[in-house]
Amino acid sequence: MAAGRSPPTFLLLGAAGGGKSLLVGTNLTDLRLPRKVTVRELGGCMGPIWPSYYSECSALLFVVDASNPSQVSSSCIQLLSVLSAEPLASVPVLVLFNKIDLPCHMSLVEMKSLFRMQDVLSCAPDRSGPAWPRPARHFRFRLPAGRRRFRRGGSGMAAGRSPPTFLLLGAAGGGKSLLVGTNLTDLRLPRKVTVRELGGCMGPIWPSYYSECSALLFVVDASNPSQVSSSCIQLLSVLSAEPLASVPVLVLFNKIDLPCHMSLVEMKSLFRMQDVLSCATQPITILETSARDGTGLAGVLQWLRAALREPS
Ligand SMILES: Nc1nc2c(ncn2[C@@H]2O[C@H](COP(=O)(O)OP(=O)(O)OP(=O)(O)O)[C@@H](O)[C@H]2O)c(=O)[nH]1
Ligand SMILES: [Mg+2]
Repeated sequence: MAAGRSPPTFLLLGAAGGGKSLLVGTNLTDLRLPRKVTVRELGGCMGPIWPSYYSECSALLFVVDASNPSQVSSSCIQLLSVLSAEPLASVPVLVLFNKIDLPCHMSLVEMKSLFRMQDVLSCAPDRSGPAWPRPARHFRFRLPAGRRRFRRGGSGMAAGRSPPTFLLLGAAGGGKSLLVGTNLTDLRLPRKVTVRELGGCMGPIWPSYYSECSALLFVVDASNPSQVSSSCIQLLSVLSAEPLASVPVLVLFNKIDLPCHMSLVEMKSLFRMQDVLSCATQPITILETSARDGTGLAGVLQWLRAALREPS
């Protein structure tokens, strides 16, 4: 919290799949703090480089999946390791036991026990500084009723009570979280829609979400030539999945605000877009975007509205 001109940074850490992106995308950006604050999510798979962000950290939010007993003990070890980092010695810490909307989630008592919370509290340095007289150490997080998203069973656009789900996929670092966090949740579509981002490092489990997918957004980093060809292969593999055979697809060449980004012509060529289009069974649209400055997002909105209208 040292005085400085840039806003204080709160780090949002935790194992992959705990719900950090969803938290950032749906809730934390809606905070009305008197002071501006940057909440920076670092993906679970980025664990090895978390420490390089510690020096700029004013407060720590650590997310634990309360519906996944097999991950709790490794999360505890991970938190202990984070807490032992010298730059974080006096920052306040908020541990979030997330996903308590799932029927299988563990109770607070079970979680505290499995997480060895007493041990964590007793070995963590005292974090109650003058600016943070009574830091909340842990509480259970529940999405507001209107924002619960993990509804299963409604298949896509098919008539059902849960809103259609649009999947947002692409390699790690392409800009999905920035898109969701800053823009897509502000959509004013006539119909409610869930845009679900699945992190690049969650690739192996993407297919388990395909059956509920009504439309697909696939983000490619247009500033990273070394990732384009693996992204192309990844997209071809996604497009070949049977449950996605007829969903509309929007490919976003993102980060076009960066001076080093490739032009649309270069990207289409490097991405072998002609081959992709000719072997795909889906209608594919391509747009250029910048999740950073908002370029192209009007086109994304237009596409989303059209996709919502289309029966699948
Ligand atoms: N300049 C610029 N940076 C961007 C843009 N989109 C995302 N970034 C940055 O790229 C980095 C990765 O963005 P994320 O949104 O976390 O990427 P992601 O696709 O969610 O990555 P995973 O969740 O790991 O799969 C972050 O530092 C973003 O701020 C963009 O359009 N322009
Ligand atoms: Mg992300």
